[in-house]
Amino acid sequence: MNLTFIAKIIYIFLIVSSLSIQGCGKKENENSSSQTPTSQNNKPTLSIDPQKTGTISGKVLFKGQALQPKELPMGGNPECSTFHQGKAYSEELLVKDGALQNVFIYIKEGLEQYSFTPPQEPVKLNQAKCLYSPHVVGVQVNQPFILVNSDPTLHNVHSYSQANETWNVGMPFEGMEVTKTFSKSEIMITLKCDLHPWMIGYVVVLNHPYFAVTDAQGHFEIKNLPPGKYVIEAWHEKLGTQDQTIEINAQETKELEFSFEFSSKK
Ligand SMILES: [Cu+2]
Repeated sequence: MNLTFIAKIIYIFLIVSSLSIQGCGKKENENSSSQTPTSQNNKPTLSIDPQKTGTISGKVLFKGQALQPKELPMGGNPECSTFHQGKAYSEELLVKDGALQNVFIYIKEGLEQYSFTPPQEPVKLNQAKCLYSPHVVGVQVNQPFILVNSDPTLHNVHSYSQANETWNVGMPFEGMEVTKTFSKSEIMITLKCDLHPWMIGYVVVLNHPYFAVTDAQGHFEIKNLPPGKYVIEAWHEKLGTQDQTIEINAQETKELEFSFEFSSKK
């Protein structure tokens, strides 16, 4: 009788443990994926009709005196300077014909009623010629983020996160890859190499796919947006942030322009 009683207790304990573990798993998924039909507040999650989406297309301008790119201090590091025939320049302020490159544009507000499954396709951050490529990059929460070392020299990638776990990954071999993920949205995570102090890159983690980085002509495009009113932010590492509110209708393309000026205060 005693044995049966103990067996029952163990059985009940196992069932309760299993339920509580499943419960924890569900809670985590709700934060990061669209598998669940309701949002955290038990409000219905809106679905997106791909036939009724719009596009935001735009340009980021730089107003003011043209600035010369800073030369990077690679002199004491022949393992890096040999890639650049002696001179390499900072990517922190890239201006060409009045257009600003490497501005991160994203939907800051207006998508709260939607949830998105993270893509399985990874985002890659390459360490090439002792620079991060791309210099500014976006990734979704729980999307694979692959660090690649394309140089035949040691780099490390040190993440300076506030919301996510910080890490520091040594990458001693050419061709080495390490996959990371971010569990929370965060703007902006700085990445640095402790061996080469000029190696700085930026990662933005978002819980949606609506973001872009301006190209050399200052252009950006955000497609497949559900109709609605949005706050769009433009972020630049040295020039700060700017917000604009925009309303987009089904099958509409709206043009948007941001304009940054250089200020002596950083
Ligand atoms: Cu390095």
